[in-house]
Amino acid sequence: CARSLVTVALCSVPVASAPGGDDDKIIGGYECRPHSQPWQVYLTYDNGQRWCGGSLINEWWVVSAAHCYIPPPRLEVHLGEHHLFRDEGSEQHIPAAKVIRHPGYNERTTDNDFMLIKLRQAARLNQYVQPIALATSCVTAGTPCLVSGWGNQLTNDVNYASVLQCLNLPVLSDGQCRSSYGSQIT
Ligand SMILES: [Ca+2]
Repeated sequence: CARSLVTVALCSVPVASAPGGDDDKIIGGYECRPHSQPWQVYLTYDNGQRWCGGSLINEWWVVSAAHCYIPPPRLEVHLGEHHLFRDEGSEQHIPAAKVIRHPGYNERTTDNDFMLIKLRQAARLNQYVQPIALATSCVTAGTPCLVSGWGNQLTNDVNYASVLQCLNLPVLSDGQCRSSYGSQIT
């Protein structure tokens, strides 16, 4: 019975689901050097339920995905995290004051899947918590990127990361994306 409860708990980990429910993965990554991504945000709702990621863009604002919408104050922003289940002394937990989805967000197609979160109080910037530099131009195919997150590490099963995962990936061309995702791209 205890075992089945654990199974239920693991299987009901909320997944921020885009159509297809396949947006929560980080496969083949490695443990990031702790606090090497000090803009990485972890989002929870309703007293610590695992939810989405995001990026701190200044001391008041986080950018995330519109499909991660939860109205304030249920949404909480965790800064300075590395190991989600250990107190590392670097964490700041700040409830959301405002959550604003892109006005052109389309739930069906996930077009314009962007969202801004305003913090109830300003983040304290330090070695563990820093904003990410915003891009000044669009990237081109082949540009190397580093992605990070605490998502599912398995393709066909469930094993959410406890420590922040990093992964180096190239930006793909539209053609490469279309050949893999076809009409899912709108
Ligand atoms: Ca921690």
